[in-house]
Amino acid sequence: MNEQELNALTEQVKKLALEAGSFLTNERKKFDLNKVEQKRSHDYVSYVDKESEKMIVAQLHKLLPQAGFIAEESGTHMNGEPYCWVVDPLDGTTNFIHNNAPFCVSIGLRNKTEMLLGVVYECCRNELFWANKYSKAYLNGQEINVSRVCELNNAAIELGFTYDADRYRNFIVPIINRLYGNVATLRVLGSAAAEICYVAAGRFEARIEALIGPWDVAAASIILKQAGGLVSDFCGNESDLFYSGKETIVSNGLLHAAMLQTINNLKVEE
Ligand code: LIP
Repeated sequence: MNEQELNALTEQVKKLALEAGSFLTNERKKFDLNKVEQKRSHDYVSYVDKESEKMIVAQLHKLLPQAGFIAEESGTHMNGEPYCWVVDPLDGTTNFIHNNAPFCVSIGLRNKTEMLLGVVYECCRNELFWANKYSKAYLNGQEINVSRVCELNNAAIELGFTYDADRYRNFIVPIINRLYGNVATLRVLGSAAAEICYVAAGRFEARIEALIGPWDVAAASIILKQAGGLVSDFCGNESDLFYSGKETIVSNGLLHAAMLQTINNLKVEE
């Protein structure tokens, strides 16, 4: 796919993300908490996630029939296709069901070796983040770049709290103890896709989370990288295909080494 084709596809995906976001916003106005299901303890889903995903997947298949899918609610559907969509139809589900912000639509595309495009639409602030491999990163049409903060003591840090508390607790609590009082501020916002885009926009300097899905991080990861940031696992391994979400440290690049040092010798339980 050449630059012109990818730019044209990116425009189509931006429109789709806005349409899906409009569906989320409208459903939020009449949402019934009784319609919430639990996939596992404290991991919620509703018909909104599922219906949004069905609509997004159907439209993406029309845009690029030669692509497989990794989607949060319907799973992985790949059979050797040259491209793969990585979709979270509603990132920040728990925020959504409690009428909190942020919550967003996240759509990423990769080929067999690298991320090609990422679009994240955060509904509550009407913010459309996007980038592709040939472009800079943008928020509502304005170019965005990571911050130039290079001292951890001046950094705003986001933390994610994944559902699997039993495996995660002994990893994240020591990190809170190491960071709290030694950084400008700590925040837990509940949407990995939106929060990684906030690092891309220079609002935060870094974020740590583990045990989330590729759909939570794929689209935002290319937006962050095109904004000058870094995405890696907890050993500092980057990859153009990095979207697993199993171990995710993102930063403005300047503070990546300091963030890796913060998690030094801590492990998430298998
Ligand atoms: C959420 C992530 C968030 C994480 C939550 C959940 P979902 O995704 O964006 O970072 O802390 O546990 O995984 O489930 O709302 O799509």
